[in-house]
Amino acid sequence: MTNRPSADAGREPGFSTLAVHAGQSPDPATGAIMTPVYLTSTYVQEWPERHKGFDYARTVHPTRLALEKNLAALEGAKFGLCFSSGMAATSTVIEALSSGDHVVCGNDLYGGTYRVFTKVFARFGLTFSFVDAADLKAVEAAFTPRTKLVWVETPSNPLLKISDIGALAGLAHAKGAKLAVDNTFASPALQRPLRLGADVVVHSTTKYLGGHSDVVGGAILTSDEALFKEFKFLQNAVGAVPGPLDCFLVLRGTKTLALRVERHCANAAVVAKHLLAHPEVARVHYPGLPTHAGHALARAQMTGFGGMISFELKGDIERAKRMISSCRVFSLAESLGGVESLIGHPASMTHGSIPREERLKAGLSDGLIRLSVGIEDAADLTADLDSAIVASLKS
Ligand code: P1T
Repeated sequence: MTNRPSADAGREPGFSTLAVHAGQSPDPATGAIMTPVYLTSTYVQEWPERHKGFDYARTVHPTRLALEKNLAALEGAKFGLCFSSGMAATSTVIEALSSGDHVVCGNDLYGGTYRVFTKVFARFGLTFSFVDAADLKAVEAAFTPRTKLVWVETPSNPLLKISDIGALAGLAHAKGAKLAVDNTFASPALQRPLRLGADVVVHSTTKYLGGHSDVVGGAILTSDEALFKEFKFLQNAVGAVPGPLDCFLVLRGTKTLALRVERHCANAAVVAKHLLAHPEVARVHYPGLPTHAGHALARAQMTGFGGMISFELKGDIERAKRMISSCRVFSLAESLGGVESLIGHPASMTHGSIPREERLKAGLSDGLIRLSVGIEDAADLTADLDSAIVASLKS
């Protein structure tokens, strides 16, 4: 964990202890308790190839290394690699494939992930099938002899679908493929996919890990050494690395991850129940509700249901737009996982790059509203939604 002696060296530290300490030691030069933001692009060598383990900052960087170790510890991974965005981390996993390879993907994914798969990597001869990842038979039927990877989000963005990580891993492995899970919505505070059998975890650290909407970043975590070596090679070869200040901000974020996520979950449970009982609400998607199709599975593979909710109002899309523009505590914005509550319209915002027919086929309706429930007082959040719903009735 750190270089400091531990009272009981054999004991496995808990999640919150790892979050505060893993990957970090007091600065050897000064004893500074916080990992310094090393603003350097290169390091002085005594002799060619004789140095302190650091040669060039795209290849290796001390602030980034601390974050990589911290995130690896939180996901229970042997290896961690950080990137300049969640999309850069996602792209690196796909860059490890070759032309002709096939990927089976969940059909409810962040719009940017769908876009990079279908509009960028498809150009290089990779093929992607999008199926309901909660339906194991559909996933199995999508395999081809060229399938090398299964890619899912669980809970998924924005419909909060839950897929069975252990079963998907079993299926992928039986067919010689790997399973990658984008764990951005759950965060390792609620779900550790590697322990359930996944081979690779991807994060947009922009979200719960950073936690304060002040940084964009991404990460890959794995315990598979061969995969790690390939991703590490790509991190250096392609070069989509985060800057040192960004790494510092995410490191600061993870220290409070467990606390924040607890509050996100508690507030989201209140908001989801409130919406479910609201006469103007047609449908609520939240894995913590017993009415959710993936509730039992979420209970089994997660330790909490998270801070993300999506729902549909009665009435048309214009009413939905009036409602989301009338909130005062929820801000109308893309992104999620920060301390402040956000509200969004996936069809025109985060998932605008998915063709309408594809969206509708996957169940993402034109009027769907997405909430990232923050850590404010729950009563202020429900009151804000109520008054925005009232305001949306007046056209
Ligand atoms: O924005 P970036 O750090 O590049 O992360 C991309 C990404 C990857 N995976 C998931 C599940 C995501 O939700 C995202 C980014 N999502 C949003 C910006 C959003 O509002 O949904």
